[in-house]
Amino acid sequence: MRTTLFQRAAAVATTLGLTSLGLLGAGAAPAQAATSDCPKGYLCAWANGDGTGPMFKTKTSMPTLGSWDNKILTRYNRTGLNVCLFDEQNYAGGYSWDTPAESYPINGGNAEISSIKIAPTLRDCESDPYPYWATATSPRAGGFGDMNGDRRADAVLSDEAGRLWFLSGSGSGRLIGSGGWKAFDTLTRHGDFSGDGREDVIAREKATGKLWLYPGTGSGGLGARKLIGTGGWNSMGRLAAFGDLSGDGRSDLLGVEKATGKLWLYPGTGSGGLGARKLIGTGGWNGMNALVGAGDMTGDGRADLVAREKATGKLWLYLGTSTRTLGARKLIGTGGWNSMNHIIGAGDTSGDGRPDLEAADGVGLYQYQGLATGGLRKVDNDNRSWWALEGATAF
Ligand SMILES: [Ca+2]
Ligand SMILES: [Ca+2]
Ligand SMILES: [Ca+2]
Ligand SMILES: [Ca+2]
Repeated sequence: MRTTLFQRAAAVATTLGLTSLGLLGAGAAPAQAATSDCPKGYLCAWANGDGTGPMFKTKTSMPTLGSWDNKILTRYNRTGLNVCLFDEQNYAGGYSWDTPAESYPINGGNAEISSIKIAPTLRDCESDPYPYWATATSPRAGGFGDMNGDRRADAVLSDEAGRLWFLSGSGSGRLIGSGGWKAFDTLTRHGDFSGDGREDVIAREKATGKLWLYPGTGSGGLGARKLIGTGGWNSMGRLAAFGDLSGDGRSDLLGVEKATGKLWLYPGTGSGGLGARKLIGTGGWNGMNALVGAGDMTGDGRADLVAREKATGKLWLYLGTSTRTLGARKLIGTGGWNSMNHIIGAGDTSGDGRPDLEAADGVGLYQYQGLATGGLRKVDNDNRSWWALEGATAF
């Protein structure tokens, strides 16, 4: 009767909405009593529909439930995490879930729960927390998008629970940040800011407006962070680490000023800092709802910028010029790009030496191969593992 999260990925919002209908009314006295008995940090459960009588509780996942097997009807999730309730032992069969946000007891359905998994994200209940990311080996060691130097383009994912994953291009992932990454409302990488030839990550701290540099270690991990912007960066909308536009061989950062829609270039200084900014776009950039430093997509040796137009869903390529500005734009996506919740410019993922784009729509990841003309060709690699990543950032 119950299904897996993947099968229901498209209907997550609807399902959660229905779940909330199961909350007990404010006047349900027995449930109120149960509430007071359930300690914070635990999942509590009862064998009847009103939350009275003997109480089961656990703070860890349980592959079997002993005498509580097929008994649980009412649950109260005080773990602060997702709780997945499986029909069979050892986390098998269909399941339903209670989210961390539910601050009331839940009941409903039949007594068919035989194992319980407590997990940071719903993906953890049935799958790897990170999605599948496999890239071809590029003929040259360009460095752009490759954090561990194996010539395969990498991706980094900040998940819904604030963990950071390094996706090496082999299909597997590695934890490189155990938590706290939700404190950043912008994460971007590309190019080397610290001056050691290894690609770095730049992060904006939401609460403070500070800008941090996390230097790449060269093996996919990140070293000790360095403050490169003491504050005020919340006045900027989108930020994109870009590659080298200023022409000094050092990576630069682009930012859109919220109040004016101007596009600014912040030149990397080679020691991890940022120099005096330079205006490269006089206005209108607030109309773009994604900026992606995609590398040199036109093959002229200059980094180019990809931007998605909010009003039309079009994708534009802004060409880096010899005068160290962005020149004429070229339409590379005629529409529909607003359905993509991740657009990743990770360098050459197809293995022909030219940078590509990858984009995910909530289930599938699609490769858009960069062509010699600067355009794109969509390739469906049938990778449907990008579900339940709505709260995540891939870059
Ligand atoms: Ca790599
Ligand atoms: Ca570096
Ligand atoms: Ca170019
Ligand atoms: Ca390519």
